[in-house]
Amino acid sequence: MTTLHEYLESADCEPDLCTLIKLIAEQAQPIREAFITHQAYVESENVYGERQAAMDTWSDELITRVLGESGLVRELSSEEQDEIRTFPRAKADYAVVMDPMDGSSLIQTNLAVGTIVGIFGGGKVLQRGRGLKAALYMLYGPMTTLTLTLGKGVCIFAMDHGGVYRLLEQDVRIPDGNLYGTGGGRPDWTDPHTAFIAAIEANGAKLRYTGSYVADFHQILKYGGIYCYPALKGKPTGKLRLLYEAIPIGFIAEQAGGAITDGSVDLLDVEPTEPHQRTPIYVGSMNMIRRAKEIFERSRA
Ligand code: AFP
Repeated sequence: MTTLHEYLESADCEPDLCTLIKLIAEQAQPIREAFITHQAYVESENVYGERQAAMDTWSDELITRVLGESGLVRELSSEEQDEIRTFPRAKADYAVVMDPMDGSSLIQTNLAVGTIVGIFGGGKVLQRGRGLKAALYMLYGPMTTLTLTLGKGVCIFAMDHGGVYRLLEQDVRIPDGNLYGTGGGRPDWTDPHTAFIAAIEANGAKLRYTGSYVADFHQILKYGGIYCYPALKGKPTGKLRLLYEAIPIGFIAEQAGGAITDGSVDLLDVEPTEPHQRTPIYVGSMNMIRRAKEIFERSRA
């Protein structure tokens, strides 16, 4: 089976970008080994006022250190850090956005969690998602998988017992599907979101939601359907973050024939104005995204 190194060499990927992707992907092993000793919460809170799990800070510090030392990253913005990090002595100008441990509140329940990363060129993190050079996520489940796009389709690798990523699937396409996951409590849903969920349920949609965006999205990537974290009553921008969660996953979704929207616009076309801005997210199969946009359009009429 093709290894990640072999795939990157054959994919005509910029050498420094290849090195950066391999460096990030390799952190899955130490991260996986750290789960058993870093299950608790730490005293600190992140910029959103959310309690930080030990693995939030541990994985953030690991990846930030490795990327800072690589000399390949000019700017890095992390969900777990208040400020954008700059590395002025970098010899390359990649800019990395990341959620180092998405779903961290689930680690002690042994549900799948993951690391989400977007890589821009041009040395700046505040860019539209459509400008990404690469997007990837490592998913720590029964397998350790790496889902990756270089902007030329989506591949899925699994790590073998020797720590080598082996190609499971390439040119991955999101099928039209009927699974849906949605955040927020039903009493807090807005009318358009309530109407959308009612419409897809009437069409046979089945609920699958773990509380781990990256895991729930991966299921949508494989089986088809939609993941939603909508605007809620009193929370018009929802919970998830544009830069660290919407943009990298949305880029992968689009490369697999799906899409990402806030119900109205394509989130890959939104210009981030500040690193921690939140956005409502609908991401998944084109059939579901079209349905969501129709219902939101009708609600604005
Ligand atoms: P944690 O990283 O704090 O576990 O939050 C996970 C998350 O950002 C995303 O991965 C989930 O889909 C969403 O929050 C779950 O939020 P709810 O607990 O409100 O459903």
